[in-house]
Amino acid sequence: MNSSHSKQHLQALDRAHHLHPFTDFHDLGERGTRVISRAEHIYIHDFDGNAYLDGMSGLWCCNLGYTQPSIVEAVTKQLGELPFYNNFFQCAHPPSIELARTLAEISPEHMQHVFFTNSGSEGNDTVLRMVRRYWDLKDKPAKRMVISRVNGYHGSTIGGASLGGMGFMHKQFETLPYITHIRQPYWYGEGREYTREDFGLIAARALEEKILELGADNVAAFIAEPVQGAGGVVIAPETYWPEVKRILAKYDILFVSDEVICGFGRTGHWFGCQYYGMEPDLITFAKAVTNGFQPLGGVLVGERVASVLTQKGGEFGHGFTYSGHPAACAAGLATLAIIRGEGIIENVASTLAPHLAARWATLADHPLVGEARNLGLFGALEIVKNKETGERFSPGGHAGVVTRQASLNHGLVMRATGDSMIIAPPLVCTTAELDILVERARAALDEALQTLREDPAHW
Ligand code: PXG
Repeated sequence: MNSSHSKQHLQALDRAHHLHPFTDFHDLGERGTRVISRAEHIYIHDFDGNAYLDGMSGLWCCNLGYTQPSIVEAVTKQLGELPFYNNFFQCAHPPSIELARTLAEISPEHMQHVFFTNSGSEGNDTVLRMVRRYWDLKDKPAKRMVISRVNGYHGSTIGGASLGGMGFMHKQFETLPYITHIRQPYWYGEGREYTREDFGLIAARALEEKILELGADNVAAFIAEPVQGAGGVVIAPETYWPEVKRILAKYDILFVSDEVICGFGRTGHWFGCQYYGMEPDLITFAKAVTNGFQPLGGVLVGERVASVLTQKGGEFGHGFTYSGHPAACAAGLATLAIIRGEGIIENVASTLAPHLAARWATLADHPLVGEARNLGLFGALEIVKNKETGERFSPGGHAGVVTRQASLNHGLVMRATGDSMIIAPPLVCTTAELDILVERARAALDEALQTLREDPAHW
């Protein structure tokens, strides 16, 4: 490697020129960047030669790990044949058409159309535009309000961040006025005085209360992640989704399933809504559709909305230069071919998810763990000071940061969301690799316990 690319040199350049996403710029300048230089299979390597088992699949996107030569070849070949052309003005090209067809094949049967974007955030902006257009064409222009959930994550454009329920983000801009939020179905954090079943119903009925408060004639859609990912792998109690389904049907409200994280196999189904038996009108997707190798997102559109949009006519004034970029679509086609051809999702459902469930549950006996929960290849640990009462460490988030560092010290990338530790490992890992992940997580918990005990400010 060229000496001008030494770690220190790169860190200095990074500090001088690079503003990172979701980062305290001042703090990063003080601490320095971890420079990741290469990756293979489910491991990432940093400049110091350390390898880490990537328990987060990149940023919830490299579901097939980092070594997938057929995706690289497909992108390279496409760049050689047609590196760019747009899908505006009655044009298209083979990869965008073929990916639209393939997505229609793997989607719930009633979803046969797709609109391409470059990211999940743009997908959710597209959702807002499409929902509005739908109700206008149905001559119900008063149906404008979109209901979302506190602590949901739907992206970082103005639309995406308004839909999201992250209070700290809302403080930094003016949110859109036609979006409102209801409580999340987070039993451990907010409902432990109830049984899980009762709390699931309470959280779902918050939707009905909000609809009645706004008036159903004013409500356009409800958007939710099947499992809240960035919010801390929040898995709703079993009673939640059936009740939500009943409420949506009763009040004639569109349902948008944000599958940017849940989509393409993480729950052991193509989409998280299928795990829960939900039938969304729109699905937002991104990330794992290209295994993260190219930026691509979009919206799958169900028959109810598509039929109105396609039959009523009038231009839909929305789109992006790179909507359906040929290289990104080629990556998507190659990714979906692997998922289908190698039985990735079947293996998650039959083997990996049950294995992770059994092994992850063993962490529940650790003194720091208030709850160990999982679904498919999602997992979360609630870090607490007192297992019996669920009392947290203060200040909030500190124990998460300590545990995250301990995890890195043991060669595992595990995320902290406040004081919840979360994992979403690649779907191509083996059961033996899941065992290594859980062993490292336990070692991290042991180290974090010691660190926290040695610091009287937090114990
Ligand atoms: N919806 C969901 C459910 C997401 O998780 C987006 C939309 C936005 O996608 P784009 O492609 O615009 O980033 C996401 C993205 C984290 C983290 O810290 C999660 C996401 C992005 C960045 C960080 O967990 N999810």
